[in-house]
Amino acid sequence: MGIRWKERGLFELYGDDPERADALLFNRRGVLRGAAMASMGALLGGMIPFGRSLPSGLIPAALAQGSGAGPKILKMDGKAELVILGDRPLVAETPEHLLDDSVTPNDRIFIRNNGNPPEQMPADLDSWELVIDGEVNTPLKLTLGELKKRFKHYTYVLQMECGGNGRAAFEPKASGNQWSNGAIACARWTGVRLKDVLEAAGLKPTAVYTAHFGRDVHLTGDPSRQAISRGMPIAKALEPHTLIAFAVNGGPIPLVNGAPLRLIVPGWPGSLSQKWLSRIWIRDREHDGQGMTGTSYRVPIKPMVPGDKPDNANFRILESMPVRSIITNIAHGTELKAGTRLVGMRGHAWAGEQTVNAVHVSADFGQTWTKAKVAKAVNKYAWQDWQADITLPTEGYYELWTRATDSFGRAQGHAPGVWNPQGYGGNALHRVAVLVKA
Ligand SMILES: Nc1nc2c(c(=O)[nH]1)N[C@H]1C(S)=C(S)[C@@H](COP(=O)(O)O)O[C@H]1N2
Ligand SMILES: [Mo]
Repeated sequence: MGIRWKERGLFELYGDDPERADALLFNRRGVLRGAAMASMGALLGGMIPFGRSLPSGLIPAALAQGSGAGPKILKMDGKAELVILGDRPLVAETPEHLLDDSVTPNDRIFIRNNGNPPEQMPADLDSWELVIDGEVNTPLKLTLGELKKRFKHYTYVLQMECGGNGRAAFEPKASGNQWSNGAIACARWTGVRLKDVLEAAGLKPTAVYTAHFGRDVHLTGDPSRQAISRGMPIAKALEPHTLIAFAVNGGPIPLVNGAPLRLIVPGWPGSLSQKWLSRIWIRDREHDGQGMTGTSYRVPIKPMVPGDKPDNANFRILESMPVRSIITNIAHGTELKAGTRLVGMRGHAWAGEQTVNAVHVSADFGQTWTKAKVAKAVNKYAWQDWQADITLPTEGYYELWTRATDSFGRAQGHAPGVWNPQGYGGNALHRVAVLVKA
């Protein structure tokens, strides 16, 4: 059973004016006032044993994420109950607690459409065509059947994460779908290596960048416009884990996730992983398609003032995704049985191109941290499972926090990272509110 947050009072205060709420609740030294602690406790449904450690300016997770109308839930054949963030185009995230499996099942792969999926699918999917052209010696036009026959198949467990994952944590609000942490999937993909196909086509010395095209339909219906068309430097295209995939978890790719053929470019923004793939154009310069220019999929080189007008010259293309960890076995807002003291926590952590060196968990607003056991990735670009036990001293309201550190020593912070207008690369700590019943 979930905690039933009361919906008035502090929720509204935090919703309308978080700064005023903070000023009322915290004293000048940033410590939660006694009376505020009691009323916040009443609101959260129990006392807050570590309330004195709650940093001012940090809205309790229960208040920040728990109020208001319930989310809209996806009802689609073959898909789990994902949370809908938008319906035209369809965008739906997988709540962290549905991502508990080490390998994400097909029904739990999130959905990020920029246009509408293709209306017509060939009766025989093996007749689907893929063109490789541009800066190659021998342009190729292959059916899916030919692709499968001609090239060796590889299977890897690969992260595919939207560049905007974590965007909801940016303040001021960044534009775009307000993802929490659920724009991530780590499924077992099967396909051929893009590298092998490019080698068969023969890259010319002038080949610099890829450009991806799919058969989905632009929201305007205009056939000359791409819903999205991104690309990558040739070096990334030649990595052994960059796949042209035709199967996932041993079966067909769900239609909304790009059947029958898509790219999987692990570790980099999901927008590179073109769905309904029909063409890869090899270019002699950086691609300038839909999603490649302005502040799209770009992040500031020097930090910018949050909310300011961006200076486009200060932006670079987002490549590797940042380090992130999630708690997957306890849903946000879980009510734990009276008497619960030892809590087993588990989840996953990943870091784009890097590996995860450590995961720490905290139940006292970050005063103390417990080191989790972190498993090795099953292959490069698979996420890493972690597990930790934590002790809660009494009943009451707690937040379970997780923080991962990558192989460069970079850890997740309270804030999502460098603010940017479209909110890319946000990787704030994952916080799960729980209540131990009295
Ligand atoms: N053809 C096409 N490919 C696409 C997209 C799209 O809208 N059209 N969205 C991209 C984005 S932004 C992401 S994050 C991933 C999401 O893949 P999924 O919907 O299978 O989770 O697909 C990428 N590939
Ligand atoms: Mo995305």
